[in-house]
Amino acid sequence: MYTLYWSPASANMTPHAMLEDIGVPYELIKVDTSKGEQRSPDYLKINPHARVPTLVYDGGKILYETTAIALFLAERHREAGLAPKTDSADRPLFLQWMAYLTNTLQIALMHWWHPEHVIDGADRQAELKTKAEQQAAGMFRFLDQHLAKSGPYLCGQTFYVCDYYAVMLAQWTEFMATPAHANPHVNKLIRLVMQRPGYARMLKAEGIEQPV
Ligand SMILES: N[C@@H](CCC(=O)N[C@@H](CS)C(=O)NCC(=O)O)C(=O)O
Repeated sequence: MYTLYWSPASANMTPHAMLEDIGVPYELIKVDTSKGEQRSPDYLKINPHARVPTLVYDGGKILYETTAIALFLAERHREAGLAPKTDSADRPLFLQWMAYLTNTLQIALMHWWHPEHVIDGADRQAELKTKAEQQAAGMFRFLDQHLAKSGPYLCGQTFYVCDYYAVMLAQWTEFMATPAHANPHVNKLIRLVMQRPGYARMLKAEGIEQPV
């Protein structure tokens, strides 16, 4: 039994869709970040960084960081085929994309959504948002070029959880001047991922009525 602490349309989208795909029993506990619930004393005991998602497994063990949760679930439930096996030719590229998405693209998006985490002052925050938006748009253009050559999935012909991660990050660009889905090959990846029943069930459960 797993417990996933989540907030609508947040980084939990990836592990949430994975739990649907895997088909194991799990419960969801909502921590609404728009209401600041991630800073409640009870949640801070579970995740001292005041972020979602957090996964609780094996009767009380705690894991946070989306990539760690995603790799943990994929490796624990290999039969779901959400990650290439360690000796697969796709494995190095898969690891590259997981790291790139979480360490590089997600950071640019977080700077756009939460400039106040990085810098004080409305003017400087606005400058940071502008820069972050340019960076994120450039990174999605780069992913688009990669997908044009080597898609339709990030690792080629096979879907892995890095594709959930990329589509989740694309969702976060919906209010930007150049949303990720404006890139044709990223758009194709989004459409492919949307067809996956687990992803669709996650969107419904999180109340995301207008996915990108
Ligand atoms: N590196 C963390 C970042 C998680 C993160 O920043 N989550 C956001 C929601 S997408 C959050 O909890 N924000 C709350 C806040 O900024 O106070 C991960 O990937 O799990």
